[in-house]
Amino acid sequence: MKKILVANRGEIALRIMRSAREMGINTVAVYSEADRNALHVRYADEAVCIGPAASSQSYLLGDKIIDACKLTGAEGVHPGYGFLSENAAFARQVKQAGLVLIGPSPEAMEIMGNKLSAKAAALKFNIPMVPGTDEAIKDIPLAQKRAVEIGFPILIKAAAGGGGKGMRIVEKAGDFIEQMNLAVSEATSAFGDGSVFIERYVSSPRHIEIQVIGDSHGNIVHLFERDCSVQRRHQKVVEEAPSSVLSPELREKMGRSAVDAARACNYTGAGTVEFILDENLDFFFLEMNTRLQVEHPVTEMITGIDLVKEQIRIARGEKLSFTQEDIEINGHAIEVRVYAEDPANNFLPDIGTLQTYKTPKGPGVRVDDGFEQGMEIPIYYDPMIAKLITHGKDRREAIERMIRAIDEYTITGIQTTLGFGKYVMQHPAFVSGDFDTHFVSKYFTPAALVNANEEEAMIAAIIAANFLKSRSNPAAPSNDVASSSSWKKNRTEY
Ligand code: MV4
Repeated sequence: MKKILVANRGEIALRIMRSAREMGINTVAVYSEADRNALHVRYADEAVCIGPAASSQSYLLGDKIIDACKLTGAEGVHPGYGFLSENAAFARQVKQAGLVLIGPSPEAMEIMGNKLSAKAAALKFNIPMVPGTDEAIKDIPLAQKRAVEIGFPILIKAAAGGGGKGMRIVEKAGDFIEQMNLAVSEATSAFGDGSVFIERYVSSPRHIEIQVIGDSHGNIVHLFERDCSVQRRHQKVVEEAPSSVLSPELREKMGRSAVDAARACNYTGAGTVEFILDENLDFFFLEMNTRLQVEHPVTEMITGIDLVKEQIRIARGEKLSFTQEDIEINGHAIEVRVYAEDPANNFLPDIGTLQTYKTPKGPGVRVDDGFEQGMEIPIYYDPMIAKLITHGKDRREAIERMIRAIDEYTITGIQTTLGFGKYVMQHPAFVSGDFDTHFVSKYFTPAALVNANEEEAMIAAIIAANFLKSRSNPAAPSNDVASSSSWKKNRTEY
């Protein structure tokens, strides 16, 4: 493969092109009319406009992407995440056009694209499942009996759903039939498939996902876990690796289950197996994501493996260049997603121009972004503007670096979630590692952010007063609030 086309935009398109370039592979960008001046277009060796701004008229059009491959002579397509990345029909279309998809087979996408077929495949390998039904519910009163056996609360899930879409909690037997009818009609209108099933509701889980990678020669390994428990309405906010709750034994057990899940669909390429972990540290398979994930950098930072390069090598038919025993965890990595959203205003998406845009630098800091100062954030796509990733020798250093990096990151012109990220990093529950998927709803209110800002202003005032005092009286003891904190913009200049 000498030339690949990246069927995506923003930070992930750049991320993929960088690895391709290091491998001596030429890159082709595709772009919508809204992305004419985007960085991924400028970075690529060639670029092809594929339509108007709306993704339904550009980034989601498989035909246009295949035409762009033919036009430029690209031999492979990397779909990134979102858009066409988990679309089995597109994967098949790519193959039929004589091109190579840098990703799994259409068959693996199909099996894992439906939660019931994914569970059926995983069941053959004795992967732990939440107690529930393993087929679509046809007889609601019968399902109600099963729900009583399982015990309430139970969760209704749409087989075609994903990432939390189409889920309903049922608290008691009396609500079951009504909730089932609602779930079925919701699933029918949202996914064109009314298949639903039930599971025991695990009320306060950790979200642990395992990175796996497999080649076309039957080798599959795992690259440890990511803990993505800090989420807001199924949108991940902070991810880290390793998880602070896994013992080496549990890590190995979950890793083996993840490899088995991948084996269950003859998986090739990079994929992620999602689990929930309950209070007793029992884990259960949820689903498998058949793409490179947004949060893949934390795995790269702790393993030293470039996942995109590995994906490309696998797509070229090469064997994995490492075995399970070769892979080790080195230190700790955290990712904070920077969204163009206002945390003080219910995370309302914010649009506008990046009047100031200065990224943090220095030891252990990585920024994966797709914007420059002066650029406008388009309204048509995902509001994520960057991923800020830090790596340290341990979790504490990764957190300290994250706080320092957030303080260095300067963005004006739009509201972002950076301050919210700092709030998480400083929260005792996060610092101690004692949190679950309810972290945000449990601990975050816009007032918390305002308080943090007020506290910053207060400390700045104390320092300023001290500074003036010490200048007028050099012998006066200085209050060391400043040295014990990393507050932004309260520096003392001499
Ligand atoms: C669950 C669950 C509790 N019990 N299944 C949410 C995303 C989708 N992948 C599955 N999800 C869940 N499935 C059972 N049986 C709780 C969630 C869940 C969740 C999972 C991971 C991360 C964040 C979450 C937030 C709410 C609910």
